[in-house]
Amino acid sequence: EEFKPMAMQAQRFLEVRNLYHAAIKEVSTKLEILDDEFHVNHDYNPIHHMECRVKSIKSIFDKIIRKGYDMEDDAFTKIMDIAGIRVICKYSQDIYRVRDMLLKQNDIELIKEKDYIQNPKESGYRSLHIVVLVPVFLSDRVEKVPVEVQIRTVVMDTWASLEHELKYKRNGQPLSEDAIENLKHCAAQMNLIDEMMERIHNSEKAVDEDDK
Ligand code: 0O2
Repeated sequence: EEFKPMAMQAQRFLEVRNLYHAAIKEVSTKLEILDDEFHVNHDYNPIHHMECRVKSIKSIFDKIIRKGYDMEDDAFTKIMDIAGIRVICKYSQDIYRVRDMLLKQNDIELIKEKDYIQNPKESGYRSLHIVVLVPVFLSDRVEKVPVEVQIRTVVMDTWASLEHELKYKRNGQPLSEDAIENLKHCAAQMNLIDEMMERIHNSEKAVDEDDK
């Protein structure tokens, strides 16, 4: 008897986690379908690859504490990136292409957007973040679930993952002033490379087998 509330909580936890997994499946399938269609029509894949994750319980609690949300006050529902998809594109023009194609779908609702490409973060971080609501059809109801989609180029992703690893390894200690400055410098250089690679891509037309 005394375990009943705990068992119910565990069941509720599994149900909620299942919802986030389902939402990730739906949005990632939509993105794969769009990428495949783009390849059929233009012989080109805007998406390089994707990474999906459901935020761990520990990271969710860390974030609730960091943001100062009240636990009593359904803090979970304020965390918009429990379901997360990272879409890594080749060029920055692909980022906005993917964004527009996804948001055009009428079962997808945009609830938040942060363009850290037009307005990079102080750290030098660049990426486009959107949060969408997607309907998940269950046996007895439909739930609208938030999914955060981070869209960035391969170069932006390289910077973000290396910088994240450097910070993570410091066990909560901030990076040195020098490292912060150098990372900003790297981000600026990488942005120039991104722009140059995109210009090269746009100027060099693909050559068909028949045209050779
Ligand atoms: P993890 O481990 O990546 O999941 P908000 O909900 O918008 O009020 P939030 O979510 O803190 O507040 O806003 P933000 O900054 O728009 O998005 C946070 C996420 O963006 C981070 O997730 C990182 O994935 C990424 N990010 C933001 N800034 C940086 C940065 O300077 N460097 C790197 N490497 N990544 C960054 P989490 O939740 O921190 O963690």
